[in-house]
Amino acid sequence: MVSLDQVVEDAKRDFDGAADSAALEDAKARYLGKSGILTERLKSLGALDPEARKAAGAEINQVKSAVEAALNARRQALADAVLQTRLSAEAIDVTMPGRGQDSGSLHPVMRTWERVEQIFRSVGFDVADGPEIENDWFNFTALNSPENHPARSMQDTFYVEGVDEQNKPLLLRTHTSPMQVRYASAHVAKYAKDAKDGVMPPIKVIAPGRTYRVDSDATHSPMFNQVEGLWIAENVSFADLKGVYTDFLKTFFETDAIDVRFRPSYFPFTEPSAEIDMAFGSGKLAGRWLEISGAGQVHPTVLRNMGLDPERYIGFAFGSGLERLTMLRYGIDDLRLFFENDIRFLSQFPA
Ligand code: 2U9
Repeated sequence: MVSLDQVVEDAKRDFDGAADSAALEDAKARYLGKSGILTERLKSLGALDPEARKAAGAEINQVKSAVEAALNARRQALADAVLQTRLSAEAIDVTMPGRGQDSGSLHPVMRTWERVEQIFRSVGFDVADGPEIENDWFNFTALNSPENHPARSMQDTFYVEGVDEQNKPLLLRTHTSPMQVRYASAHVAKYAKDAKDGVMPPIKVIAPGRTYRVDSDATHSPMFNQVEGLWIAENVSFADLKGVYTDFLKTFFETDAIDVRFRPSYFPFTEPSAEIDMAFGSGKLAGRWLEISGAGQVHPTVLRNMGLDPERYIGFAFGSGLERLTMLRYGIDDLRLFFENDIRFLSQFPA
């Protein structure tokens, strides 16, 4: 049988050799566990006579204390080592240089948006705002869109769950015109008496905003931005519309060398309707007619739906895509660049 001194030596060596707490607990079991060496020795005391048992018991208990002290010392050492490893793994090098702060900038389409607002405000237009989730009335019916028009189908328009107060479907607006219907209706309500008998201030408003259509390819995105203009008074004409819009194009593109032409077209909300084409006098695109906008005289039904008498008031409207204006201004040839969030593209438009 090994001496008690040797047991303490062995235990210390085993404990110090334990690489982690699991190994240490295994080693502990060999000495202090239910059938560990020291436990067995204590059990064997029963065979001794009382005098010898007392002396041997005291000795074994002393050794047991020494083994327990060695165990606790090793436990503490292992815990310290774990903590040290964690601390050095999580250490922050406060001497490292900071990441710095890059300054962001406006998305090119948003730049166009702000520019368009600024130009139209400068010639007396107000700027309307309105909901992106619209109802059937403001998006279609008020704008004289026929019941069977394809734009009303699920294939062309994103419908939203739920219905409005009239139990009519809700949808993501397919154009910005509903904002102008809301604006004009509120304007007419505000000047109700003047609109009928007196002199109502003219309506001059643009409506920029996001619009949604079920459409996605190289030249169409399910979400795109439009700006539409509306000018209603007792005495305006196509000439006023053409003047304002031509002036807008010259200011927007920063050149007077721009030709503008109107081509007959069709929209449910205007009659007559036209496509507006423009041609630059110089530059890469010089001399090429480019479709830039739609326009027309507001349909009498639409005027009536906004509470106006079409015998008295006449309105002109236009609509352009903000992405299209942006592509022409900066020479961008792929619509998808606007929606990919590629910093190599966006950083070309610094603040
Ligand atoms: C009201 C009455 C009439 C707005 C108009 C267009 C013609 C038009 C398109 C151009 C390219 C939209 O972005 S686009 O796809 N728009 O062609 N928009 S007239 O007419 C209105 C608006 C409001 C009350």
